[in-house]
Amino acid sequence: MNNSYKKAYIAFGANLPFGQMSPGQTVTSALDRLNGGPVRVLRRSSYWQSPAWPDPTQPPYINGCAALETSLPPYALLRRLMRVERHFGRHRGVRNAPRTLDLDLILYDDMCLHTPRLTLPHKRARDRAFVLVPLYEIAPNLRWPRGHKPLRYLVKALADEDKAALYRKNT
Ligand code: PH2
Ligand code: MG
Ligand code: MG
Repeated sequence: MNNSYKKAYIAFGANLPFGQMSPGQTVTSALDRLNGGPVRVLRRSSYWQSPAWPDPTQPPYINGCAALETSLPPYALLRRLMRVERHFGRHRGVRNAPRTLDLDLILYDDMCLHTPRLTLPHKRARDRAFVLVPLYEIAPNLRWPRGHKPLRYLVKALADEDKAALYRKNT
């Protein structure tokens, strides 16, 4: 790894089948597709099932996180994530609508950024059990860029019922 490579963390989610593929199969294929060239997928969390937020009558999500190393700057990485989403049938429409694939950039190195296209760290990640629990699984010593709070404190601060609603899938 040379110095132009940065560490990044993404969260993935899916709650609709894509053709014949289950959400879990879509996520696996998407991470395989993302891996290559300027992006290396270093670690993948387990797949966690979680109730759809904010509308639990939607199909449950398969959620998780992956650690990447990349030579792409953040906007180029974001474009690549969106390209993979589109490949797996993702259409942008209503906010929080069910989706075949969602790839969110959660952390990029220690970067803090607030623009219309990209906010780092991801705006809502630190309140979401379905992001922080899988992230903690693959990066237990991580600290949040702003304030450098240990990730384990953020996990502890999550509502117990949100953590209890997560099920680790055997895939
Ligand atoms: N993503 C959303 C909206 N709601 N709920 C769960 N459980 N998991 C998600 O990944 C998720 C969600 C929008 O990105
Ligand atoms: Mg997204
Ligand atoms: Mg999302």
